Amino acid sequence: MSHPPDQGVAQPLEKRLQIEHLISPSNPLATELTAGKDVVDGLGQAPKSLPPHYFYDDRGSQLFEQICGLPEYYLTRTETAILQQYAAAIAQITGPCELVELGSGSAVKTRILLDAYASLEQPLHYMPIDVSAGILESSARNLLVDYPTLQVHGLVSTYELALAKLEPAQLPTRMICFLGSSLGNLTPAACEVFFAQVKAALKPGEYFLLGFDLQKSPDILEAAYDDSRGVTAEFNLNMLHHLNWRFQGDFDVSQFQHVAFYNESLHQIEIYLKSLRSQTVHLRSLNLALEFAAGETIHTEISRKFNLASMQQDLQAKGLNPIQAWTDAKQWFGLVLCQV
Ligand code: AVJ
Repeated sequence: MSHPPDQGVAQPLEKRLQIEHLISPSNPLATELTAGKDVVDGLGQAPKSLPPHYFYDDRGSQLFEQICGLPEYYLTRTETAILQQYAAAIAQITGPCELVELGSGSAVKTRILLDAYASLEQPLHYMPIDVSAGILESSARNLLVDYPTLQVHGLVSTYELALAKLEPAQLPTRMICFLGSSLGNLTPAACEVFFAQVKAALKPGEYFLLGFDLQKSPDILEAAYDDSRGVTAEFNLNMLHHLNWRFQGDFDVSQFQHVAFYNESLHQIEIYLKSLRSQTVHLRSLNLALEFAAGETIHTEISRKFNLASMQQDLQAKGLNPIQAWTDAKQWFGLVLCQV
C-alpha cells in the first residue's frame, strides 16, 4: 500500500505554505479599506455609526481573544464543545475535503476540524481567508508545525473578494467554514447577499459549515456583552484608540462609555459608544471635525441571535441545503452543515 501523494515524506514547511494577496496596494479595494471612506460615511450620518471591522487592530484582536475566555462570553466555549463532540461526524459525512475558513482567528476550532480530517488519512488542505496578513501568516505557520502533512493556501482578502475568486478544490470536495457567529454582525440584507456569495462559490455537492449564536434570555446575552471585568467595554472603546492612530484623531477615550443591550424585537445585541459630554473630535487625516452632544452615541456593532429552525429554512431557501444541525444541551449555540 502506498501513501496518498502528499502524506509520504513530509515536505518542509515553506513548501507547504502559499499566501496569496488579493488585496494589495495595486487593488483599488485596498485603498477603500485603508482610506477611511467608511469612517467618513458612518460618522457623517445621524445617528453616527462605525463598521465593526475597526475593532480589530492588534490590541483589539488581543482583547477579542480575552473576551473569548470570559466566564460570561459563552459563545466560543459552547461552539468549541459542539465541534469537539461532532467534528468526527462532520468529517465522516463530507469525506476528504479542502477546508476553507472565513476569518480564522486563534484557530483553536480549526484544529478540532483538522484533527478530525487528519484521521481520515487523506491529504489535508486548509485555506484561511483573512484581511490581516500578519494574523493569517502566523497562525498558518503554527498549524504547519503541528500538522506535518498539512498544505496551507492562505488568501489575504475580504470574504467577498475571496468567495468570488475561489479556484476549484484540489481535493474531492470543499467545505467553507464560517464559525464563531461572525454572521451575527451582518444585517438581514447583508446576510442574504453573503449566503448568495457562498452558494456561488461552491459546486454542487460541496459543503458550508455555519456556527451561530441562538436566542436566549436577555440577562445571559447582556452579561456576555457587558462583562463584569470590563473587557468588552475596553474592546469597544479601543475602536477610538484605533481611529486616533489610524487617522490622526484626538478622541478623548475617557469621555466615552460602553453601552450594550439586547433589542428583543430585532433579536440582536446592540453596542454603542456614548459621549459623556458635549465635545468636538477631529480626525485630521480624514479632514473631519465632529460634534458630539452629551449622551450622543456611535453605533459600533450588532450581534444577531438566531433561531435554529428558521436559520435552516433561510439556508434552504438560498440553495444551501441543511443536511445536519447540532447544538449543545442548553441550546445556546447552533452549528449547521449544508450541502449545495
Ligand atoms: C466576533 C462578531 C462573533 O458578536 O459576539 C464580542 C464580537 N463583540 N463581544 C460577537 C463581539 C463584543 C463577536 N463576533
